[in-house]
Amino acid sequence: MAIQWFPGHMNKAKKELQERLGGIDVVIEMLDARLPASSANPMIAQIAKRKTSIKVLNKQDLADPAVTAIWLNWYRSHPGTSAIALDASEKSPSQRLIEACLDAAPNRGSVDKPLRVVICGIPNVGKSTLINSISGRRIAKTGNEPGITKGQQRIMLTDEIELFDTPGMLWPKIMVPQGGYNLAASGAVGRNAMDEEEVALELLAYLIRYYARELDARYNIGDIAGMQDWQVLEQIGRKRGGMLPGGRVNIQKASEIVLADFRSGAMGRLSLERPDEWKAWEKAAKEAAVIRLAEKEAARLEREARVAKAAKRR
Ligand SMILES: Nc1nc2c(ncn2[C@@H]2O[C@H](COP(=O)(O)OP(=O)(O)OP(=O)(O)O)[C@@H](O)[C@H]2O)c(=O)[nH]1
Ligand SMILES: [Mg+2]
Repeated sequence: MAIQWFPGHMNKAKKELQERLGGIDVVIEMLDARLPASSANPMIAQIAKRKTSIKVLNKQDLADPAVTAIWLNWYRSHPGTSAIALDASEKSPSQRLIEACLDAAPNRGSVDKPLRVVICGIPNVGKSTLINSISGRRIAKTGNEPGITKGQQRIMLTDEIELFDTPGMLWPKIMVPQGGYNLAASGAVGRNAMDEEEVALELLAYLIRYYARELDARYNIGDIAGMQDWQVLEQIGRKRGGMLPGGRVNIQKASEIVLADFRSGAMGRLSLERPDEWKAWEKAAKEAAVIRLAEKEAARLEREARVAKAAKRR
């Protein structure tokens, strides 16, 4: 089943962002460094397309550094796009970020022309944490679950820089299935909107391919090569998740362990996508959408023909 999560407060947040953008100089779009493409909100891209934007690949402390470097090069190879990688442990992210904002809007940033910046992105990616870190105060509420910030919040950073925190937003239809699973694995999706076992299996299938060593180091599985995702999940359950009566593995518990370990970085620094891979997933999703549309149209024509035939007979 595809992942979709667009609760009411996000629709409201979308409208508020649209209204706010008129007076904004720079949009900081916060992406998850482990899944930069999956975490890029096409709805934000659409409503902010005429604005100068800076991509911040956050939580880089959890992502595979070599893959983050590939993504940064990839973004920077697109004209007019600036991208930096960050994480909450960085002592003074403000300096780097403010420099990037001032570079992006060189005619702003004075008392009579303050620089107005909005930070937006998916839920739970670390927007409010960054705002607190930049301001040196705990102004914005943060928390380890999606949907903490519910409304926009304005923070005067200095007399010259005004910053807006916004609620995390997903979008009404996630077209690329792998993107939905990656968002869910990262912790951006509400618990009620996903099946943990399904998300854990998708995550394991990817990790088996790229990070077998890390999986083995964490769960002591042995030779993972040739093992299926469900076999690895069962092994993890056997070793860590407890057993159900009758000797069965508690798969739900095993799935929760895998997701919690991924989110906290307990398996090491892992990334869930590479640029070329993302392109292929996106292409396949577009093709699937075209096929679905053609099937729908064929069914409609068939229905019409049947109705016409029945009418003729009468
Ligand atoms: N490892 C790691 N964790 C981070 C980082 N930044 C934030 N977090 C954690 O991620 C969780 C979410 O942080 P928030 O700042 O509340 O995220 P948000 O984007 O404001 O979330 P919403 O308000 O729900 O949209 C918290 O548990 C933070 O401690 C980071 O760079 N690295
Ligand atoms: Mg927040």
